[in-house]
Amino acid sequence: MSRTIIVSNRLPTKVQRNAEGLTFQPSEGGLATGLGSIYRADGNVWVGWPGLFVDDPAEQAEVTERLKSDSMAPVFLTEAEIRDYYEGFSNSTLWPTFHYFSQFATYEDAHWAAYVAANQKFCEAVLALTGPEDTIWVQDYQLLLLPEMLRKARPNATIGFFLHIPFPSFELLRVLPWGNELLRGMLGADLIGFHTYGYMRHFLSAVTRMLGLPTQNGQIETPTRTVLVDAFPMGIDYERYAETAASEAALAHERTYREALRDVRVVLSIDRLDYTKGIAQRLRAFEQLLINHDEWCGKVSLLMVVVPSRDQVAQYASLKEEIDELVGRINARHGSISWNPIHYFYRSFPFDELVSLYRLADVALVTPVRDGMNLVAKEYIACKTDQRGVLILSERAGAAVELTDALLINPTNTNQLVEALHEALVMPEEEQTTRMSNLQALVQQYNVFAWTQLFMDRLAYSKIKQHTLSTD
Ligand code: GDG
Repeated sequence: MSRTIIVSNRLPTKVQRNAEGLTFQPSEGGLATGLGSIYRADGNVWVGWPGLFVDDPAEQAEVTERLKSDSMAPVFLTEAEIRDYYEGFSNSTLWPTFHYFSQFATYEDAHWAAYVAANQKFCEAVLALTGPEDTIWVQDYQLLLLPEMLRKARPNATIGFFLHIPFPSFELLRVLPWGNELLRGMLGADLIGFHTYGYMRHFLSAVTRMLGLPTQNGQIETPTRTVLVDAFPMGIDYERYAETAASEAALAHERTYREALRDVRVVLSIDRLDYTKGIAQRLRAFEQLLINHDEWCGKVSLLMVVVPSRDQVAQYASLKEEIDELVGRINARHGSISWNPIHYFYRSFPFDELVSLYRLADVALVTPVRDGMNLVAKEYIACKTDQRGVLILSERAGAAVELTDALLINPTNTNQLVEALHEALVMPEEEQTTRMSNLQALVQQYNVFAWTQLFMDRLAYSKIKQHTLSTD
């Protein structure tokens, strides 16, 4: 029987250690939801790091056993591997480079060596679980070398790869000392997926210019195989957001927030702490709104949630300081006894409270300077059950390609952002409803289940095509 194996850096379950022993908490992330029906199906499995260090063999056996009962298999990474492969090469070399922040990228041979070794470790874990004809779907930038490693060991396997972050112009890629190796690693797949056609074009051009391989109509001819490349914009579990937003619990939370924020319009901002998300630019634009359109003073507040992330990496710690400083300065300068311009939370909210924040917000301000897709924009849309509310979205988020009924802005153009904020705050209800219903129809149809299905169908097709070509 042919099986499907999903591979990602992290498993869709968080394993933690407390005084009583180990706890296993399923992740509610979009990918886990979208792929749930696949990896839980008979004989299939999801391979990845369980999120904690387990050195003791007896404990490793316990984790393996527990995960097995939910169709998962762990790859145990050591502290040194996480430091050099994950925080090092993945998050300090690839992440900044692929998001056009080359100035933040480090080029450490030791990190590269750890990245190669960790990809090899994932490869061995996958090989131990697969047969020659299985389907393997590799996820994201931490595992760019894995498709080629798997291909060498399993020439006939069906291998898919999906990149969740942008694929940059080849000008960025060739700054990396290991650009060619990374491209070759990806080309071990039969199908390579990106969120947008723009990322796909960048990849094809990098392959032609850096590896000298011919490409045509989303196909790459390697000396031995044909690789298909396509765009698959990822969606969300729309009904889960819409249903939670309509629930009594969400309404109750919203009433509580509304009570505290009486008489002010709410602009919402939600991100993981990251320099790609444009958080500081957003704060400056909000301050500029209060200066250029001072009629909004006392009448609008920015509710800003920043979820702690990667605080071991230097740029993240200094970004956190910059945000703290900006919020403090803006509140001190513009606030009054009865009005706080910015309500700032440096933590994450439980799911139903997050949904209530989406419900509450008159405007969602999603202004990353680079973002593979951005699911927050889609979640906001799904939660506006009364079809009121305006999405302001950066044209540099992958989501902007689909969400053309949002107010699209260039996140570094402060004046444009200020005017978009003003326009959103005065937008007539009828226009809000028209835009929101168009956005909802789109996000509802192209949900995460459709995304999974499209990718898997195309992957199966790529294999048939490969077979036809090799027997021609
Ligand atoms: C990568 C790419 C691409 C946020 N705050 C809270 C919370 N969240 C959840 C949101 C959303 C998720 O985190 C963030 O997803 P994004 O898509 O915005 O960004 P990344 O995490 O950077 O993800 C990105 C994505 O992969 C998928 O391919 O879109 O471009 O960078 O789901 O809801 N969740 C809860 N409380 C919070 O306070 N519960």
